[in-house]
Amino acid sequence: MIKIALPGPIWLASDLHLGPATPATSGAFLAFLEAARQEAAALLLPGDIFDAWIGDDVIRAAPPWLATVLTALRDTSARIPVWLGRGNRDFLIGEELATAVGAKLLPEPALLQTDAGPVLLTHGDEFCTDDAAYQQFRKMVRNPQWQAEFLAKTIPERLAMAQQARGESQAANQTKSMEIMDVNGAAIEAIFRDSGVPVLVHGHTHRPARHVLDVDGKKRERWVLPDWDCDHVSPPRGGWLIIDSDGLTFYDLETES
Ligand code: LP5
Ligand code: MN
Repeated sequence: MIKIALPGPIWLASDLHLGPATPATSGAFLAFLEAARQEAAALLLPGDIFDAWIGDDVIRAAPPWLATVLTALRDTSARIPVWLGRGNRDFLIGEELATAVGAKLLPEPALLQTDAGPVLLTHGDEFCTDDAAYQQFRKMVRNPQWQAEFLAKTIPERLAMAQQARGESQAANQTKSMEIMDVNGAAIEAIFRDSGVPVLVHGHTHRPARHVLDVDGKKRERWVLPDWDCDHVSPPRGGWLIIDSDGLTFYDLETES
């Protein structure tokens, strides 16, 4: 497992799902980045920052909403280390994007050496093992050959496929139980057992919480990052986690703005 030494306050946020239809969420993210630049020692964004990422080549002719986000990420990485992770919407982010914004790509999972001790970080979709349809999708789209074939298509072709996939996913989610779309308990126990790391942070499920578990008689903590939506819900939804010498602390967009 790849270790990343991260002394000082670390800020983490995921599941912003930024796109052309999220101006308010993008605005909240820009304000978050400004605060992180002032107060954090490092910023980690473990997946689903974008609503549907069809390949890094989109940055070569970035639409205005994306150009603004890329500039803000570059301004941030000029001040503090920025790490980008891959989610189930943006598993195609790669080195071209990372280099363009001065960021590094997070290993999956990442073992963080923090002022609060070791912390395991990952997007979290890999733990939704009861969702066979999703795991089948994940296996397909994480396959390097599939990715190469997809990225060889034109941007309009990829956009059309992404739109169809988004529609199918939203329709499928209407029929699935909430339990199926959450993490599987055994999968969580397994990562604690295999890694020996006492604290796990992930996103994806949009069920922000701190869970305290007993795994083989040892206390383990699972922290779930909130998703952001300032465009379609009221009050706006969003938040982040800060890891520092005081431990782990959630911050909510609503109370902090
Ligand atoms: O994403 P969300 O929140 O709706 O639900 C997720 C799981 N769904 C996904 C699928 C993505 O939303 C698809 C969009 C990715 C865009 C970028 C990639 C580029 C295009 C790729 C083209 C194939 O992650 C959902 C989980 C849920 O989280 C909770 O965990 O349940 O999983 C599913 O719904 C799986 C279903 O089987 C749906 C699979 C949709 C894609 C089917 C292939 C369509 C290809 C079109 C080809 C012309
Ligand atoms: Mn996700």
